[in-house]
Amino acid sequence: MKTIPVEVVKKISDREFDQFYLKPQKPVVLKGLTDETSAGKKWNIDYINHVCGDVMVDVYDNANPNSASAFTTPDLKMKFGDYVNTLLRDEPSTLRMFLFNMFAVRPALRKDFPCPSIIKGIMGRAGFMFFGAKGVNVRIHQDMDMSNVILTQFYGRKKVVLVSPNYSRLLYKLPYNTHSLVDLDHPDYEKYPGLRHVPTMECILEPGDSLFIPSGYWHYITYLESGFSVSYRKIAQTLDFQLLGFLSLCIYMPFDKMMNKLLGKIWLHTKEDLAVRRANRDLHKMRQHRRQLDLRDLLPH
Ligand SMILES: O=C(O)CCC(=O)C(=O)O
Repeated sequence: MKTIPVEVVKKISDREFDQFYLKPQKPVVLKGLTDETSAGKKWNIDYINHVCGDVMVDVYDNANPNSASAFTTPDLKMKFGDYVNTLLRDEPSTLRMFLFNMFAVRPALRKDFPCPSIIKGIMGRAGFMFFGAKGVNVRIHQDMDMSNVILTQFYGRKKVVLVSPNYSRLLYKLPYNTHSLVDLDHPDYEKYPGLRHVPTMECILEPGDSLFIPSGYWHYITYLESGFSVSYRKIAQTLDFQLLGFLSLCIYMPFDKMMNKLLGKIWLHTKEDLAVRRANRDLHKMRQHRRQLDLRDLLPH
């Protein structure tokens, strides 16, 4: 796997963002997007705790192998203030909160951090918060709706690894699902040889940084410190991704859930087999293509 850093940009106009990143679907870290907002000045963990402390929230436990999906039942329900205490304690924790719709519970927060103008659109009212303790991993996945995302970090630092959706098969994507079989921290090239050919992009988000994650990009996140961020979304640019987002949410995901219930492990193994076969097919095509290029080089010009 070859890794390159995600480009970092300091100040950018909406037009430049559109031209250089949104249209070409190129990830970028934007510095200072929150500078002119009230959130940039006053949001930290204590402030959010002060505003939302008594709200009951859904908490997911990474230690539960069936957890970590917005479509599973939460592992715990607790007051937000109690969850924050687990974050601030100097002990490892596997608890995370994701897709927390803070604006639904505290609409005044929206005024502090409205949807950034660079990705304003019909999804601009949907802002979600993500929280995690130091060491928490968010397993590699694509967002099911295939939308563009701006993920803004407010507290703590996190490492994000991105992979283009062009490499979904070589990443051993599970069919009917937006997860992959591979572990990027411990790549097993014997088991998953396709992974050698997958280029990754990497960045570390600090408070005040916003990461643009284009439609369908795979993301794998490690909380280097306890922290939180907010995401805003914009509908996918192409009809293909819009359709895929619709199918994933409305057809594939419910179908996958039903088959999991009906067949359990048999369904999981069927999907794993299919993921491996698809990756092998792509690997075979790549090797054939390379052989053709080598042969062409051998022939007299
Ligand atoms: O930062 C996180 O905890 C997860 C973010 C994420 O997966 C997303 O925005 O889709």
